[in-house]
Amino acid sequence: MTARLKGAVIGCGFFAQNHLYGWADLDDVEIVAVCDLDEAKARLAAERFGIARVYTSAETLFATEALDFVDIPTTMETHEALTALAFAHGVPVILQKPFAPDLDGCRRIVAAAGAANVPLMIHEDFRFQNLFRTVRGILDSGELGRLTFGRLSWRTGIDVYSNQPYLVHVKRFMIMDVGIHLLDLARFLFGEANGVFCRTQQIKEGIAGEDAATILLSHEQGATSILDFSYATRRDPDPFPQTLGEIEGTEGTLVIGADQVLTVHGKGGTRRIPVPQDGRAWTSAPWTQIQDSVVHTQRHFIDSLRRGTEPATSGRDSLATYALLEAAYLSAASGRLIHPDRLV
Ligand code: NAD
Ligand code: 89V
Repeated sequence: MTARLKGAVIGCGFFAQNHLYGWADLDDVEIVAVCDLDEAKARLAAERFGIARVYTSAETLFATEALDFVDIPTTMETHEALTALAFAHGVPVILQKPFAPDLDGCRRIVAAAGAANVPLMIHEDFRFQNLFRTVRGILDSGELGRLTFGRLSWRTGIDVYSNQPYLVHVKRFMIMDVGIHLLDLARFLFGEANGVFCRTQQIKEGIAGEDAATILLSHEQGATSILDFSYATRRDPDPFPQTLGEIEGTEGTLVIGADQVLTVHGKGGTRRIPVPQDGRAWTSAPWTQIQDSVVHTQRHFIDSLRRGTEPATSGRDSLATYALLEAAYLSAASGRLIHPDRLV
């Protein structure tokens, strides 16, 4: 039997609950410790998930535990210091998005991981949704031909501020929070982008940053993609947290519809592909799609560790996603088309 990898989770807040459920679903992993500055949150997580040890200091955690990996689902301003501790102890890291507050911070974290020769994966889960793994399979089959156009649309009116109150105060809000997922998806589906144009909007009053944005990307392999996303869209039913859209190629079109239904218009006619959810006991609507993807992301990290291979969304790879984010903010501020390769 494969030995179980021993891990710890640092940060037991809102989204970490999905991480903790996810790790519990992986037979070859054991979470041996949790850590949060807020002891009550760490204790609650330990009780709920039967985790042996609780820490309120990451320094003490690393000094005490022998870990095969650490999962860090804290907010981005904590990432550089926490990853530095992990690297100093030679512990591989899976780190929640957004990577860091700016591209220089991401670069420093990647350089530190490289200098310590320690694996680093960004927990970027949209590409690990069942839906997008199926889409990737269709693109790989060649059925759509050469890709020419794509649109990824993520629009909702949910009250994101009650679960994630810090979002009211952040200056770089919507592209950091959701745009980053779509930028990673655009790279995953259409390849690297060499031009970025973006317009941001602040629609809700009283928040510090943008709550809607539209990004146009030109991709090296020829496709154009449009990413549009908003937290200020009234719709009934509200599609949260689904990504909708379409992908066009020289031989066909794929429509990403609501409720995980894909429609392929190809040479042989039209067919509908309902994409199933995993049916895990702990997931619940409307979050199921994302919750499933958390487990797939974790599985990929563990498999990469075991094989000694670089994960798909490694720190190094994620610099390219982050460069698109910086390019989008630069474009929105300047009204110009930005070439992200000049930023990396
Ligand atoms: P949160 O504020 O609810 O939780 C963060 C926790 O980390 C808090 O309990 C805090 O006390 C703890 N913490 C902070 N610094 C610490 C430190 N130095 N040591 C130990 N504990 C520390 O935040 P959240 O809403 O759960 O968001 C966390 C991250 O998850 C964000 O970056 C957010 O963007 C991301 N997120 C991702 C998804 C997704 O689909 N991938 C969804 C929601 C949130
Ligand atoms: O990814 C995030 O941080 C969340 C989302 C709602 C997209 O899951 O805001």
